[in-house]
Amino acid sequence: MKERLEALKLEAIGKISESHDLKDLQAVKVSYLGKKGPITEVLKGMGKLSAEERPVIGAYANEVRDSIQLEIDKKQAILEEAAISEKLAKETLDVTLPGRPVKHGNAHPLTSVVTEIEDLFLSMGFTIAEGPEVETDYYNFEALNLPKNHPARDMQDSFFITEDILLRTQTSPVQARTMEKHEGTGPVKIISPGKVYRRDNDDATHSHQFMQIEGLVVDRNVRLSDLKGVLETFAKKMFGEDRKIRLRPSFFPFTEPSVEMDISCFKCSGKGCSICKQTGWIEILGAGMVHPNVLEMAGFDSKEYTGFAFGMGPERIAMLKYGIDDIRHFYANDIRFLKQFKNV
Ligand code: 2U9
Repeated sequence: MKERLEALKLEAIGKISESHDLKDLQAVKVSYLGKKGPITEVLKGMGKLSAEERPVIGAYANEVRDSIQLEIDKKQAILEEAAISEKLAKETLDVTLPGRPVKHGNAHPLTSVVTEIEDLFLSMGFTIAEGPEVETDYYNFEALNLPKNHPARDMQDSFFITEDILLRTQTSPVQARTMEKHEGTGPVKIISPGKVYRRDNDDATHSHQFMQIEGLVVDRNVRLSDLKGVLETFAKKMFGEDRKIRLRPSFFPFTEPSVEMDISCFKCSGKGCSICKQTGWIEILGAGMVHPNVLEMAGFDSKEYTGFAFGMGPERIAMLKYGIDDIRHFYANDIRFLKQFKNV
């Protein structure tokens, strides 16, 4: 029986040293030291031994069991350490590797152009005024010399919410409201950027929602030459210092006289090309001297005060500046279009 135990011990130690992972080792432990294992079997058969042999074999069996257990413990410590080392090796963190690049968005081209125009007028002493997009008929039309049934209202087909409330068709009501707040005392020097709405069928050059930037200056002794100076500065800063401007007579109900401003073509410098339709000039904005009726309605004495106003469409400015051929690109949110304006 002693030989049998000796053989089991050697066999077990061999299996232990062959174990490559904790699972193997556990299997060896169960097979040798478990309840159904050979050592238990040997101990069970001790009843058949003589009284002298029994304590000797019993002690030896325990010794064999303890030495197998000791070998298992040693091997377990080795395998556990190896598992930790393997895990650490696998999870090595190289802190010198460059970080993953964070994707940067960029401003919408329309936002860039509006900001550029705002900065330009801020540098000339204007402030920025804002107002509601849902307006009353009074501020959107009447205060701007467009009484009910005036034919010029037809130029601005509108989204009415009630008989008297509509989505503003221009940012001019902001100017009318601002003038009112000044209670007849100048100076007023503002620009009003914002969204406007007109009932229109969308195509490459029309949109039912678009942006406007209007400007208004009201003070004593404000003249058309002041308007010309401000607009020429704007044109040069926006489209190049060698731009020339020209003013053509026009009509707006809220200004008298009214003009439209062209700039000399920045592409062909006046020779004639597809951008300026062979004329050498590009229409940029409308403007004029504030109509006396508009000044009076907003509480200013038109004998004492005069003013000039202008209005432009940032979409048109951006389309010209960046060669964009369809106004709908601004609103489609196609990332392939928007990404092209990373550095503007
Ligand atoms: C007040 C008095 C006068 C604003 C003006 C224009 C001329 C003009 C359009 C050009 C293209 C806007 O983007 S567009 O559709 N605007 O031509 N706007 S004068 O005149 C005002 C505004 C407010 C109280």
